[in-house]
Amino acid sequence: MKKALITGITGQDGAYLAEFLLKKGYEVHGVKRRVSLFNTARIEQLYRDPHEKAVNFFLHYGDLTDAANLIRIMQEVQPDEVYNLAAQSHVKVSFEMPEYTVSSDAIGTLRLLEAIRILGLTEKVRFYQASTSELFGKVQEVPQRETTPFYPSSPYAAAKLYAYWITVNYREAYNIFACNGILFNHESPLRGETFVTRKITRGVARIKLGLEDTLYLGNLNARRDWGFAGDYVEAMWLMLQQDRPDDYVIATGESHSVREFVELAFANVGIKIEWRGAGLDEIGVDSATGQVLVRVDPRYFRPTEVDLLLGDAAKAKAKLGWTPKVTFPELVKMMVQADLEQANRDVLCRSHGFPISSYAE
Ligand code: NDP
Ligand code: GDR
Repeated sequence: MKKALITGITGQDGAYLAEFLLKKGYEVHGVKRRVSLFNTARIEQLYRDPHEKAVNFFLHYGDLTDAANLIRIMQEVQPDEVYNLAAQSHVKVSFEMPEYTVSSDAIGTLRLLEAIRILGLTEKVRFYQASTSELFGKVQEVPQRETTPFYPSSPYAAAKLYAYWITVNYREAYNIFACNGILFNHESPLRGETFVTRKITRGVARIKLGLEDTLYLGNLNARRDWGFAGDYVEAMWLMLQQDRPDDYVIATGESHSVREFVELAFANVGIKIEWRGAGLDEIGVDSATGQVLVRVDPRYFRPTEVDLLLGDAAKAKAKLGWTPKVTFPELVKMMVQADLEQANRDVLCRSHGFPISSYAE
């Protein structure tokens, strides 16, 4: 039985990847952070009571900012494959916490690679690094592919740039089977609530069910290549099953604006959005009732923005046989439906006098 170690297992991708690997028969180990509330909601269904026999899913307390801890976990688990998904992954937050972002996203990757080297596991372990389309940043070429020059435009992207190159360097210097997956945005019902897609689908569901009135957003014109996270974790695994390590762009090859995402999400609940005004005064209005449903709030603007991401995953298709399965309209529909279910539960709770969270960020 192969053993996989996943950092960031409690995140969106960690949850999909853990499920995928368990189905493939792997023994899966995950690194979770100590926090004051449970942070395992996304992997609840995978959890087995550790007192049961034949458990193949294990969680270890750890943090990418703690080298000794990573070495101990790596020594205990002796994994065949390591998937480094842990990161302070929010681009806007990275402007507020640049040093922490570097410590976890850049130096954290180095700490893991060093753990592999120190423990003499360079020949045994295959290493996946969660690289990102944010590396392309300020537009140099469209579509973006493996050979497109990088121009990171946030502390997050600059930290991930270091992680990208240290992964390449350890592959070349120590012969580690190490790969960078340069993944474009991928979303799902498990997406964190503060990323724009989930913020929109959650807002749309809550507005539809009367829990909220208005959705406040930043730059409506940014364009992203949005795919489905479930499809993308398969590409991570495929990279580590090849004869030779390499770096791959994973994308759908379609780009849509935040504005289009908003329109489609509202269309899924039967609301047609009409845009009025411009700039900071632009509003999205329910064309049937005239009610203002979307407003622009500059606090969601970034000091430097990435305007356009559109990926070319031709190499992944040719070498890994990977193509995305879920289309953009299917993705939006899937996310809106999941958030409608959640909002319905909130409506039910509220009608029985239980408090519900109204936090929106
Ligand atoms: P999430 O933000 O959903 O998950 C991040 C995970 O990392 C969580 O499990 C989080 O723990 C954990 N984490 C954060 N900081 C640390 C730390 N210092 N030590 C240990 N664990 C930590 O991200 P995604 O699942 O969306 O993304 C996975 C990876 O892929 C990230 O590295 C991200 O930067 C990268 N990426 C994501 C893309 C996307 O579109 N989703 C595209 C390209 C790259 P906790 O649950 O406790 O917060
Ligand atoms: P991104 O994702 O920065 O691409 O990083 P996010 O969903 O945060 O932003 C996408 C675009 O939407 C614009 N936007 C808003 N974004 C947020 N979060 N909130 C808003 O209210 C809002 N309004 C408009 C943003 O300005 C941006 O242009 C994600 C993360 O998962 C990274 O970890 C990953 O590396 C990249 O995708 C690929």
